[in-house]
Amino acid sequence: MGRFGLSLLRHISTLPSSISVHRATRTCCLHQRVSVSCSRSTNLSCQQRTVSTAVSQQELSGPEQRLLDKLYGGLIGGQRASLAESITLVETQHPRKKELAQVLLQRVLAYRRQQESCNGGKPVAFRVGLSGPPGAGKSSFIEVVGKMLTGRGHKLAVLAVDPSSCTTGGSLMGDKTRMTELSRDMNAFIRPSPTSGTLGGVTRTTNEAIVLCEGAGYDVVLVETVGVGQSEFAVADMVDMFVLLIPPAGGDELQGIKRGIIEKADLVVVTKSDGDLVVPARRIQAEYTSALKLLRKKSKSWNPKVVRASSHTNEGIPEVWAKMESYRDAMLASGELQGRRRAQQKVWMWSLIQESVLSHFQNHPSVGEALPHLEERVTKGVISPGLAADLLLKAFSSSSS
Ligand SMILES: Nc1nc2c(ncn2[C@@H]2O[C@H](COP(=O)(O)OP(=O)(O)OP(=O)(O)O)[C@@H](O)[C@H]2O)c(=O)[nH]1
Ligand SMILES: [Mg+2]
Repeated sequence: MGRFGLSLLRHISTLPSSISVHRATRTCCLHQRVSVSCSRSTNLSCQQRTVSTAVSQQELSGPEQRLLDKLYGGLIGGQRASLAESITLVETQHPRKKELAQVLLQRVLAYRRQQESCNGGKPVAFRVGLSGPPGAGKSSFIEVVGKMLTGRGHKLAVLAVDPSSCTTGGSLMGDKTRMTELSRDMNAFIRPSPTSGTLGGVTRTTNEAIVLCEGAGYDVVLVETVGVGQSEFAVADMVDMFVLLIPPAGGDELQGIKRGIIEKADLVVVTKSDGDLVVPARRIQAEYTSALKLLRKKSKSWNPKVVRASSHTNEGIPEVWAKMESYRDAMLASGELQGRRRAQQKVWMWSLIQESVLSHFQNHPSVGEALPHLEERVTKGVISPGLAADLLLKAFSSSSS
């Protein structure tokens, strides 16, 4: 972390007063789409309580300050271009821009806390993770559910975590071909996965992009991932509800679905339940219903359910959303949803620390020097893995201190 980064931590200062009143009369209780409208005065008093997080103004150059003010003002004003530009800023690898992204995020977090306090302490957006094997019908499902939601007055953001993009440079939803209507909808914001970086890096930026989308007034945030690698576990840990989409396919295609991920599902949707596929869809529904009964209960206020839907005929789609809403209401009422979010923040902090410490360790010159030799001795059984680890850690800590 550079000088600026350290001073970001040191300086607990205030936000410029010129920002954050853009949406003074905006409805706070976004996802419930009712009630608490923040009056200008409430907004300002909330603001005064929550502004103590951003960097000191002296740390920013004039152009940087103007850039951040422009992005923040545009973002909380709901401008899609500012949201897109802000996400690009959090995705950057450039050290200085990374620091600026953190300043922006602190401002948006302060704004979100203000919105939440206007909303009785409840989250202002509903985060849903969607996963399923390749070809399960995820994009088609998002298109129809998304259109239904924007038609009901919601603002929907769709983000992607794509493990393949980390290695191949491809990007989930890159072509948006199955979301043609949604991608033209002014109340929907679709963001493909970044096309570079490690899974850890991509998931970090997705987490941060969620915060930015919420700041921009998106009250439903869908995070899509394809069911390969570890990305679905990462997504399950960043959302309020995790939905698994399963096609009505034969055993082979379902083999790829990891057992562990079924345990993470709050809702299983058997897709393509139309025409000839209704019969296999019913069978899969019954199989998964029994399988879920055998799993350990992970929530005291919700039992995972298995439903069927078709994105082609629309059958079951409103019911799927109704189930998602009942889940959210039950989890909010019991406080579990808020608790889950708090726990997720801690998990993410530690996973970022782990990733960063590990990379620091692996890139350390003394470790790099000793590693090939020690690895060889361990694989030949000359020394124990424990001794090799001790020696490497010693090399690391003695030259780090
Ligand atoms: N019969 C039927 N076919 C569907 C339905 N939904 C999707 N499909 C078909 O299934 C195929 C895959 O659909 P996608 O929506 O692209 O699936 P996906 O899970 O996003 O696929 P990947 O992004 O490649 O992992 C397409 O040929 C769709 O037309 C449905 O409700 N009924
Ligand atoms: Mg897709």
